[in-house]
Amino acid sequence: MQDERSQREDGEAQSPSGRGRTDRVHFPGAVNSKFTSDMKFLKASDLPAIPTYRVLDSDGEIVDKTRGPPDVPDEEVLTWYKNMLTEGIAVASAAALTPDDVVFVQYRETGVFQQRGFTLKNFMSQLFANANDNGREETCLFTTRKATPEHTKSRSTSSKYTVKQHAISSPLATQIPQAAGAAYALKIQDLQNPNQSPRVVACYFGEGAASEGDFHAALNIAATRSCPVVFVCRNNGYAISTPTLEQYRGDGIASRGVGYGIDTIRVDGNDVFAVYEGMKEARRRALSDGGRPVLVEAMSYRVSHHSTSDDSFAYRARVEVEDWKRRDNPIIRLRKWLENKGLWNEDMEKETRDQLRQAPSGRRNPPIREAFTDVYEDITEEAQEQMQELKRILQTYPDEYDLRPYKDGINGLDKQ
Ligand SMILES: Cc1ncc(C[n+]2csc(CCOP(=O)(O)OP(=O)(O)O)c2C)c(N)n1
Ligand SMILES: [Mg+2]
Repeated sequence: MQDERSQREDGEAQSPSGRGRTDRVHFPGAVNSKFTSDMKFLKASDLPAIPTYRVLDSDGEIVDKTRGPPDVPDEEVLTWYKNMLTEGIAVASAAALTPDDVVFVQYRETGVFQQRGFTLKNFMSQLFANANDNGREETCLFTTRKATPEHTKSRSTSSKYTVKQHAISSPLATQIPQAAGAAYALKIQDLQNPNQSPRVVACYFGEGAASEGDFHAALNIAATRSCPVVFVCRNNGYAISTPTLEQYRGDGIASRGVGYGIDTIRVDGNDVFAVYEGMKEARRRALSDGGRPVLVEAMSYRVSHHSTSDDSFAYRARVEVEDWKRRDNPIIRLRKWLENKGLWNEDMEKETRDQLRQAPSGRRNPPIREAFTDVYEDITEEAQEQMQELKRILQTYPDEYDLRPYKDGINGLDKQ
């Protein structure tokens, strides 16, 4: 293999050690390195930074006037716009996947769920753990544990697609090696079943998660086992209060992909068309030559606080945030593009916002029994005793507990 490569590139057979009439060395660990008598250390800051691919400028105009328009029907772009609750990376990258592709996410990817058919009602039902909570109700192939708030999971068949998404990972980066392993499994399954159209795994994580060892292990195993996985790193400049400068000194996360021998692109995460096109090509590459990993680094400054419990002005200047807010925003940029094309206006904006704000219709709480199920495969003896005790208390003090919101009231504790 190595010799084949050196023959291809040099046009003549070489000895692996590089002895004889050759200008390069063929160490097993560096297969095509040229000899040099110029002693030069590589300095990251001397190398040009990896460029950032963009299609639209901040006025929503196509930058390269010689290229054609984005290859996406207008109606689909309108759907993206409506799904863009927070950022463009999630929606536009998910739009480049097929329903059969399998997805692993961190926690900032509600747009991926939405784009793949998970509705606001599904989210609210899961957050309130009501009787309509798909994450709990369905026998989830991937996990049977209850979903904690914000840890959405779904294989729902009630929505447009079977949403093939694993539960959100709370311990940072654990999903990345899992995704590499799943991609390897998919590759083998697809080889064994010629009727199955080839699938990829898409794996999302933040640049902070990429500081974990799991990231490195995953990229390397995916590269060496040629796994069809697209790693999508959202680089938003912060891991809670830790700025990127304290996380790494290299050229972002993209440079690491190149280091692992993985095809890599950096895209403007505030430009939905750049994300979509980059992701579409990444998916194509991931399925070529029998499968291989690809890394997409999408850049988008985090203008919000890390979470609702965070006050980011404790660790960054307000002016920095205001500056970014003024400079760019994926939602406004796409809106400008839509308005330029006559596809959107203020009335449509208002109508859509009003529709989205309507609270999902109320649903009953699930049977009380479900406080005990789905933790272990079978309810443990101890939990069964607790259920009996709970029943006794509820029957003894009926005026203290209003069971009307719960499906089947007190009987909801019995086995169905
Ligand atoms: C292993 C581990 N360490 C620490 C945390 C706490 N934690 C939660 S989110 C977060 C920041 C992650 O930053 P990044 O991956 O860049 O994602 P972002 O929130 O910026 O989208 C940290 C440190 C965790 N969940 N898991
Ligand atoms: Mg981050």
